Amino acid sequence: MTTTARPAEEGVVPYPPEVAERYRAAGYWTGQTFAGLLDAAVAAHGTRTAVVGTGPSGPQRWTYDELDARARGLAAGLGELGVAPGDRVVVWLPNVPEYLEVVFALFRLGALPVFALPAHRASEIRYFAEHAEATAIVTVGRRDRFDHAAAALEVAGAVDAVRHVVVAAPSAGDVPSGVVTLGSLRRTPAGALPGDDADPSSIAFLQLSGGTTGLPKLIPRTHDDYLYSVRASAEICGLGPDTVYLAALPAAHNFTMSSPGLLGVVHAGGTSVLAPSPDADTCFGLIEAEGVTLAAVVPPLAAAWVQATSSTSRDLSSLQELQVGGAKCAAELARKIGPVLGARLQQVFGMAEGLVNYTRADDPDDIVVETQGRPISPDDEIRVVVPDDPEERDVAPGEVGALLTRGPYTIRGYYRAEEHNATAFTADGFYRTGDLVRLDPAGNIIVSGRVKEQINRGGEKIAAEEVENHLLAHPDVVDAAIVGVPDDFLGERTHAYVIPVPGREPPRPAALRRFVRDRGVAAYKVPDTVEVVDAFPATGVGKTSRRALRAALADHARRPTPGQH
Ligand code: OOB
Repeated sequence: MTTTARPAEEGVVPYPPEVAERYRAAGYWTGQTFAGLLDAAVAAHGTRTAVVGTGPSGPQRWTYDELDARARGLAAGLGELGVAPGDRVVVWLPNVPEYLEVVFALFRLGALPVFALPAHRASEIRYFAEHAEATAIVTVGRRDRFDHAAAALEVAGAVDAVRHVVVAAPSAGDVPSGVVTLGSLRRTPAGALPGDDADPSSIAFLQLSGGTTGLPKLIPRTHDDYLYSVRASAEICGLGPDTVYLAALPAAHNFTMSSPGLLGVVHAGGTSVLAPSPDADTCFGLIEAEGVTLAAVVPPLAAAWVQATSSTSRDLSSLQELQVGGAKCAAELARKIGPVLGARLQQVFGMAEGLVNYTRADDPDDIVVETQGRPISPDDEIRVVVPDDPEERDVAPGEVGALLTRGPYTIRGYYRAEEHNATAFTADGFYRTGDLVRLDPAGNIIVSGRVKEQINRGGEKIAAEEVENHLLAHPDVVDAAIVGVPDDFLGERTHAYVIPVPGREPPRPAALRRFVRDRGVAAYKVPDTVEVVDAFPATGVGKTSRRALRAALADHARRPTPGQH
């Protein structure tokens, strides 16, 4: 039985009214909505190219007028299908032009995208759909040897709220029965749409968090707060109508979406080029063909691109700036980027929960190479506190501590997560980022580690507990702990310690990795190495604290010859 879904705002921690008033008075929150963002781009830059890429139906190149007509037409079709204002819709799309069409259609309709990554699989999609009570899933058909449409149908079968699976596919013949093709929903755009007068202080979409617990968290972002970060990012990064931005990382990630990303480009009236794959071959080809001026990558990708320049025949001279973020960029790599790629480096330290820091174009080289930049807003409040101090006292200036933040585009709570919010946020509304940082005298942030139970695998975030839970579902496993170990290419990778059920044939590492993968989780979460042990190696800590155990095991794993398979 389908029960009536709760409204979108239920489970959202609002900004305190006096704080909201302050952000409005300061001019950060302007009352702009996502529909209004596209309206402004259409009015100022209608005939300029908005988006270039290759979708399921082949190469596409749309102006702002065309993107808007598509979004309006699709909004009408989705509305006819039964997607209503306030509905949550899981957007599970790779880097195809249709991504922007779908997202703006949902905004025009007043429905809320729930952003999933292309790497996600049925278990994650199901959780997002359940948690957000999504009424629809929008995805592609078969891609990268995986049938997204079939997986989405499986989720729809399991989650009451989900009534529609919409698939971007060339024709109905290419998709399983039971799904609706995007093409069949395109109408001739006519008249006003509900999203055109959305409340700017309402939630516009749900973004995905890297996660530190067994279940990922959803991040509710308002039109007001998010669009402030988009406009301010576009300004800091000097975007204009001549910007050609290459989306190499997944479009739905916060970095690609808004730092300044695809939305910053819409604000500036520039062009977004969606790369079907982040590899150097593909991206260098697009940089040359489209005259890309700006691209955003994670450190391992920056390293791969740096390496690939020596053998490429592509002309990369249009590339003015390369943004690197999502994980710490080693100074040695940072130093190579300018000279080798002929583009200026910008470090970006951000989080889907809000706060984003940039090095600035006029910063001296050592700041750009050695720091992760400083916040977008003069009203981003930064506190660096003594780790594990129950009173969270500030460290002495320049010392390393845990980063807390509050500001005009940082959330006050995760979506429908009251219990978790009680620890993830301070009583006065600071978000506990879980990052260890120090500040230089000018306020630039240097990330030096973390206190959170998360592994940053080349920018892809993995919650230790989530993967442990998958391993614990194996009938022959009694306990498991996931730790991060240093990796030359990724920065860190995952190592699993697994204790088998005594007296039974211990499962083999390869079988355990397959087991996790077959549970339908993103491939990047499958442990890189698995070590089956009788007991957790002696670490001097009891099992009372998972955090202490993981920290001690991480130390153990970092020692030479940890017996990997
Ligand atoms: C970005 O967002 P998320 O939500 O995937 O991950 C946030 C976390 C941060 O708390 C930090 O632990 C890590 O990723 N991180 C960095 C970093 N950028 C992110 N750690 C060290 N150096 C950096 N430059 O990753 C994200 C969101 C918007 C823009 C850029 C990245």
